[in-house]
Amino acid sequence: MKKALITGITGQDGSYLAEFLLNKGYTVYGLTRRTSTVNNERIKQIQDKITLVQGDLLDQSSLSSALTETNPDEVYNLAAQSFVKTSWNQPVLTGEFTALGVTRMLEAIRAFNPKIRFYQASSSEMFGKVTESPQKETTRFYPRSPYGVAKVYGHYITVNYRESYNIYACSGILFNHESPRRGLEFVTRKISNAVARISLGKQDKVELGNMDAQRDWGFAGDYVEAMWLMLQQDNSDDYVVATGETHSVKEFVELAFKTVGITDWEKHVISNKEEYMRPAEVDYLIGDYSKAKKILGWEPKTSFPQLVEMMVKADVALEKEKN
Ligand code: NAP
Ligand code: G4F
Repeated sequence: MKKALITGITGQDGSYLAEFLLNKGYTVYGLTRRTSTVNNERIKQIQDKITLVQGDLLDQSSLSSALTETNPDEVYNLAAQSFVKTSWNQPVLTGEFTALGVTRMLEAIRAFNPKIRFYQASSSEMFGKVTESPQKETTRFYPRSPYGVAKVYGHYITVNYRESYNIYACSGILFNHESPRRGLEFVTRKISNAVARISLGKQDKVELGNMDAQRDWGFAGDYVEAMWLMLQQDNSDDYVVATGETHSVKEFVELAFKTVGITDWEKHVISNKEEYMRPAEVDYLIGDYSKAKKILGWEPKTSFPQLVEMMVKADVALEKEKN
């Protein structure tokens, strides 16, 4: 039975990955940082099947202790300050978590057991102001946010530890992936939540920023399988994980309102709100996942309309429960 340690287990991807690995028969450990109130909402359904260990990507010795305590075969480094907009308010902290945190974990692995297989959560945000479309593993990085810059560091330090120390280290360059467990500050969940509330008469309008931005949106539940597959190969490598389709924020909004039967959606939406605009925007992302398909045999299963419908329906159910 294999053992896996997941950093960021309380986040969207961590919760789906933990479920996926439990189904594969893994013993699952999750690294969680100390919080004043318990923050295990996304993993409450599996809490008796996993073991949580305390640690923080800012604290080297806590990472070493987590490895000693759990002795994992695989480490999935999903923890990060993951909200792009916040990275302009907290650029240094974002660099500490999202960039240097990767080196801290790799150093802990190198010292404890360099045979541990390592997955790094890299991001399509690294392509930023894209230099070619669709974006693939060889596309030049041009990050547009402190978060994107930090992820480029995390990506290259992963490649470097593979090349320097022969550690089996993979970087998954994942395009945006969403789910009903997505944080409320990200645009998809903000929309699905607002649409649900508007349909139930609890809210009248939603304020958004740039509705022309285009993203390659997939379902998080599909993407965690690709993470696992990367660690099951003969050789470690880097892979783009995407759907190969791109859609605008506006399209997401239209489809979300359509799900609840609202066609005159414009009267419920205020766009270009200054507080949701970014100092530098990523206008267009679309991924080419042909390498993952060829080598890992991975393909996305959930379509864009299915994703939007899943998120809106989950939020309608959640909002009804609150009544
Ligand atoms: P998320 O929901 O924001 O989860 C982030 C996780 O990191 C949370 O569990 C958080 O813990 C933890 N964390 C943050 N700082 C930490 C620290 N200093 N020490 C220990 N844990 C810390 O993010 P996600 O959407 O699941 O994304 C997972 C990873 O994939 C992230 O690295 C993200 O940057 C990357 N990524 C995401 C996407 C996407 O579209 N979702 C695309 C590409 C890459 P708390 O619960 O305590 O806050
Ligand atoms: O949902 P978002 O905040 O996601 P973003 O910036 O693409 O980042 C996500 O995907 C990355 C992968 O490329 C991850 F690495 C990262 O961790 C995160 O998961 O914004 C998407 C787009 C942006 O162009 C933003 O300007 O939506 C636009 N947008 C328009 N109105 C808005 C809003 N974004 C947010 N969060 N809130 C709005 O009101």
